[in-house]
Amino acid sequence: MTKRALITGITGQDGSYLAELLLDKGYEVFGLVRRAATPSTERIEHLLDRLTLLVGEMTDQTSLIDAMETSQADEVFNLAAQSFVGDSWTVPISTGDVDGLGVTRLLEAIRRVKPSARFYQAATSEMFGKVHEVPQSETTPFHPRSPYGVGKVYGYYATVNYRESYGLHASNGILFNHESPRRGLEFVTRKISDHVARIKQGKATELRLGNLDAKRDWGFAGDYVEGMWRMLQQDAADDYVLATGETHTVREFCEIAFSHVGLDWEKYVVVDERFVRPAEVELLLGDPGKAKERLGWQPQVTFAELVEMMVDADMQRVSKAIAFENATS
Ligand code: NAP
Ligand code: G4F
Repeated sequence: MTKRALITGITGQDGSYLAELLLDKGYEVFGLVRRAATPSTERIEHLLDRLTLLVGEMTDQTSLIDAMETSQADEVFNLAAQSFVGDSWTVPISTGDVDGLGVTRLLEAIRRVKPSARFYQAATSEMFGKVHEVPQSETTPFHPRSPYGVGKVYGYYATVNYRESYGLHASNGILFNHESPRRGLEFVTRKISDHVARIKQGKATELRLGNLDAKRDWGFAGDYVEGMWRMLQQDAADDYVLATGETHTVREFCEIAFSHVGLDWEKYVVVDERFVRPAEVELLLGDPGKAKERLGWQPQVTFAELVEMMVDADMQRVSKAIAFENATS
């Protein structure tokens, strides 16, 4: 029997990699997409003829019930979220509605339509926030530092609660930062790789950043979607940290990214208070021991490989755009 999967947030970075993985494994894949004046399907353009897209919203209970009824999904991956921490102070209420209550809405849809479906919740290392221990594992207490982190803690406990209340096969993946050439331009890694490429090719002169001392445990998104899938293949649902077990500063990311194209980062990076957050998560470092032992999961791409992969992809993209500009001017 062909397995059926429903991915919310299929148009995002992780949604696109997960859709590829599930299609390769022979799944029939359904994706929840928001109605928009301009479609946001760029990351899944190459998959569109193999996917079924369903219009829906994490704030609209009816659409989630419909998505479950239409897809009859065996596995549901909830990746939809207002995922940019920086903006969560600007839109704290809708962030809580989508990232927190939205999880309950989807769990309710599953419980009512197909309680045998397995559920993955995209939880996050942002829940650890002002960290109580280093490294952070599945047993580290939460102390979120943003409306985003607060909303995700709600979603985490909603998932645990539906597992304990109704016996749903519902798991949280507590994922540390994972990046790729498909990362949104607002996140620091992609902001850096994009600026490096534009500075190198004469299209920008500086890169304005906030806190250069922030430390993150950065991995490659393609590795992390494999971990999500493995969680739902276990007999019993549970919660798992996915991380590399290494941490690096934003400054180190800049150093490697600029030096990869032969530039000195200190000549171009300008600290700008506008990008400093009201409350910062200073240090994230994950302990992926449980995922390694129980899921056999470990990341394949190193930090330096990740930075270079992102810079190379942006160098190519910017150079194509310049060639197009020249050909059409
Ligand atoms: P992303 O690129 O920002 O993608 C977010 C997705 O959610 C997009 O498809 C977006 O649709 C959709 N979405 C947003 N609001 C929605 C709503 N109200 N209703 C329906 N869909 C909505 O995020 P990502 O990096 O792929 O991350 C995937 C998930 O993992 C998110 O839940 C994020 O919070 C979580 N997470 C990410 C990381 C990381 O480092 N990447 C780490 C831990 C956890 P549009 O295209 O229409 O905007
Ligand atoms: O790239 P960021 O915006 O990612 P952040 O806040 O760590 O959140 C990401 O990872 C989480 C997992 O831990 C996810 F749950 C979440 O959805 C998202 O994917 O910022 C990383 C760090 C921060 O400390 C920030 O203050 O970089 C620092 N930073 C310094 N200058 C900057 C900038 N971040 C951004 N976005 N832009 C800057 O100019």
